[in-house]
Amino acid sequence: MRLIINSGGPQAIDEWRAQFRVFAPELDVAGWQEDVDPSSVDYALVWAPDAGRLATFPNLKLIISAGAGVDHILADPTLPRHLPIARMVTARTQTEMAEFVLTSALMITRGVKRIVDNQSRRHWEIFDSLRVAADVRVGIMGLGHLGVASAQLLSRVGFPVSGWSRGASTLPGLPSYAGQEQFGDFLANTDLLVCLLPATDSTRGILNRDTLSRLPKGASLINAGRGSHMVTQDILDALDSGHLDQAILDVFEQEPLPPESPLWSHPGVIVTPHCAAIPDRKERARHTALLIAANERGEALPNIYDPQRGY
Ligand code: NDP
Ligand code: OXD
Repeated sequence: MRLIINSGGPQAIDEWRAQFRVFAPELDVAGWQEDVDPSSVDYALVWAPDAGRLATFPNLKLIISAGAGVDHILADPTLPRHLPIARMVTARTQTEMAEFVLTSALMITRGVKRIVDNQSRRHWEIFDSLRVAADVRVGIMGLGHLGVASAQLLSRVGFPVSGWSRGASTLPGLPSYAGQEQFGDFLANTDLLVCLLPATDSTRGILNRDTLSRLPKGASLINAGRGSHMVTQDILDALDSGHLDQAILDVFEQEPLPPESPLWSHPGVIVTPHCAAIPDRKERARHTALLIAANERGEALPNIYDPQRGY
């Protein structure tokens, strides 16, 4: 059985092979650049495969995304649409994301960016009043695997948390809002907006002027969903007008974020390099091996992309 891998580049293939020797020694692991017989490929573990290549594997059974999102795979216009795509969501992905959101929320709450900027100017500034977690109502857009894990961790630390999703959600202790009808109420009760939505047609550009204007003045933003969620100029305008206080942004329409982007130097913005949740190769190989084994047994797989929903 052959698995072809397009994740981490040619320099990562030795490590992938070493990991799969542990978790699935029966697999023949090939690098994306290697010249393999296309008909020998059963499985593909990919992040952003070059367009057209997946369609050349006539016996492919399953596409496994190297990440939780599948937008980089769907971007291929010749993608074999009949094949299932498994999203890489592991317990480790959830922990990493939850800790990223918690860290970011605490940094925003305590104004850490301003303190660090002051230090670079040797400027001693005492803030008038300090906020603690209980003072900051966090609203999470997207109550999926990552949104819920983040909500639970934030709640444990004392942040009042609510969530917003497409359908109604009934998680104990987590007030939630659903759909466009309740979006305005959700935003009006949010001091720190966290975006953990998937990239779909209906979430494109959702972090725009109108959305931001419905937050209370002085609210802040964390985006660890996708760059396509942001209308960057609208975020910059909201920061410049003071309506938005701070933003921590992990994902961008163009990655790496180009050096000329005004986000790099804006005093209200922290840029992180799409690093919120990246499980290591050991974790991803372990998860991939479980998926392949389950698929070979004919079992239903978890977290399969649903083309009807778009995520
Ligand atoms: P899930 O599919 O588990 O959850 C998605 C959530 O978004 C669901 O609650 C869903 O609603 C909600 N949703 C989808 N469309 C809409 C909409 N139009 N309006 C309102 N709510 C909507 O996804 P995950 O939690 O696993 O992952 C979320 C995203 O996080 C990924 O797609 C990826 O883009 C991003 N990500 C970023 C990483 C990083 O390092 N920055 C790492 C990993 C993922 P419902 O519950 O009703 O279905
Ligand atoms: C993912 C990501 O989708 O890293 O896993 O963004």
